[in-house]
Amino acid sequence: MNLYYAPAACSLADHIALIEADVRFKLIRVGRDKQTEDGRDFTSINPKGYTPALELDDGTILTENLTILLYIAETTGKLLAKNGLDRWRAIEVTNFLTTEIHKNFLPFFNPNAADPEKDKAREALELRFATVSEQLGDKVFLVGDGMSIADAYLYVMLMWAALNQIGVSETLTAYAERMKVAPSVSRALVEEGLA
Ligand SMILES: N[C@@H](CCC(=O)N[C@@H](CS)C(=O)NCC(=O)O)C(=O)O
Repeated sequence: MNLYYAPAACSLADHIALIEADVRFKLIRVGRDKQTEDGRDFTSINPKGYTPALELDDGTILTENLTILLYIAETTGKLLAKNGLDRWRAIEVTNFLTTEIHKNFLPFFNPNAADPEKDKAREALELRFATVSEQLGDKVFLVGDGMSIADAYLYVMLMWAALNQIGVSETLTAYAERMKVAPSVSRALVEEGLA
């Protein structure tokens, strides 16, 4: 299995999940020029042109972060409750992270975005992170007793928040510090050259 990734991009969530679920995989870095580190045109692998993309052993390509995270969880039986409300809460919050939080970071990655656009996005992000913080409360993980796909994604969003001076609660800051030293997260950070 190959994970096409860019360092510190949202693909870091899949990277963490693959390690946490004990999957054997190879990392293939994709540059800003859409060339893979082994010299291929990434758009011929994922015509959408963005990471993450997961290449299964039979060559099938899966895209979209939520889908890849669910695929890892379903095929390994890890990182997602098999039934009950925790399963739906984990999917619910992961979808919230991708549609309501991830997307609001776009102005911070756009060198042409004007300050008012960034201010609006910052306000939206701070509101949404507050919602997630309430959901976390005094728990160790977002949903249930162990790390789920939602935690892998939330860690990356909090890393972006810190890099872009987005205000988050002390609860979320402490959570990010704990996650950072989890074995799967610290290994992923080292493998992406971020440690
Ligand atoms: N809808 C996609 C969005 C993925 C995405 O935003 N990827 C970013 C990195 S976090 C990317 O590769 N951007 C480069 C580009 O779009 O050219 C998903 O949920 O997986």
